[in-house]
Amino acid sequence: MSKSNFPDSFEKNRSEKGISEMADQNDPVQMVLRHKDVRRCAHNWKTFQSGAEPGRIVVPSEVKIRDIRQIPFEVDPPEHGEYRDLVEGWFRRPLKADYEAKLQEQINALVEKSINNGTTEVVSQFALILQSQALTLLLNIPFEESKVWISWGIHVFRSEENPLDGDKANILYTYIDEQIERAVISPGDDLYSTLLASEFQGKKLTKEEVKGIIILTFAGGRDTVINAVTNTIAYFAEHPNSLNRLRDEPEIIGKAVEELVRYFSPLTHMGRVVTADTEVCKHAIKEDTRISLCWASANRDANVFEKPNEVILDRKMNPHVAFGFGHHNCLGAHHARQILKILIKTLAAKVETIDILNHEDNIEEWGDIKRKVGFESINVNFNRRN
Ligand code: EMZ
Repeated sequence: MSKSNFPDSFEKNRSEKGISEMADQNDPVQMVLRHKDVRRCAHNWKTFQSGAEPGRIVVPSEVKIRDIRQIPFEVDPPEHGEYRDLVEGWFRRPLKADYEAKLQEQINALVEKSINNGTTEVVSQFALILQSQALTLLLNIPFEESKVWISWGIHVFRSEENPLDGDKANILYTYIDEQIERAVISPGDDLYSTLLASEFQGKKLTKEEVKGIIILTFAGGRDTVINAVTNTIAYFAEHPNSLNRLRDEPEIIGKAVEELVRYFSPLTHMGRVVTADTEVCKHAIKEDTRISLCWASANRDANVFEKPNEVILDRKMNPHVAFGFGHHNCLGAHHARQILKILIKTLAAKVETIDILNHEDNIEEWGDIKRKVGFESINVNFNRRN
């Protein structure tokens, strides 16, 4: 019973110092670890800015492989809010009944296929496929297109050989340029066309702006969703009673999703660039350096969460920050929550137990700190419920 255990790697630094420092391409990062500091810094967008040089708030920095600004992610208020208003409605579509029904259909088919296939490698044969197929709904384009994205693998900017792979990034950029041109020539009811027809401050969005929004849609929800899905399956493999409980008490599935997302925290942290000398948690922080808001650490802060290292499926108070906090909270959160909710319902309905055959952990390194964020691979058998 340890494969789905995700230890809290930040506990010592969080309680002793509240901050942890890491190197990154000559642009070090002070990771902010306590829940209250993370929320305070997230609020203070003037001092801790997102609208810096494109790629700089990501850790590891993507400055060397990207000069296009991701929108609204790398824009601060007030423009941030204006962009956000443009796209918010579109990203709330996952809450609609017809969207939910299509997602249910996709997940049903994938779970059925996995049960029938016997052994399934969850990362590449389940989670990546689910994420890519579901993305066709988010973009509102034909299902077949998911095959192209599946061929790109887990991360759009990272390959096995290179954590910042410019060639790989170029595949995505070229693809998006082509898709934008296609939508210019023959507009439809997909996200590209909708954005091309939208106005920002009285002017049509430029292709560059559209590209910035689409890159975010592809990159932001990829490895995060894949990890969340994979980890959820590993968790239920080791906690069959939890799956039984959710079958009997479907009304707590919403809470369970929040709790699993808190516990896994698929996005460890997100950076900000400091605009003036300041202090965080009594540490001096210099202008034009970087901090990161460590969601994963904040989500295990014992000052906020009782028994933070336990999964309590119906946890009552759960002010987790796994989807970020403040203005920049995750645009794709509705979509991600729907995926997990429907996945859990479907597993509960169709699967009795899940056996893990073997696995390899995905361990991130942030300076001295190592953190398990998911799996490189995990082979399972889904056993059908009769
Ligand atoms: C950026 C980021 C957004 C970044 C919410 O996170 O996700 C990362 O996976 C990407 O590499 O470019 O989109």
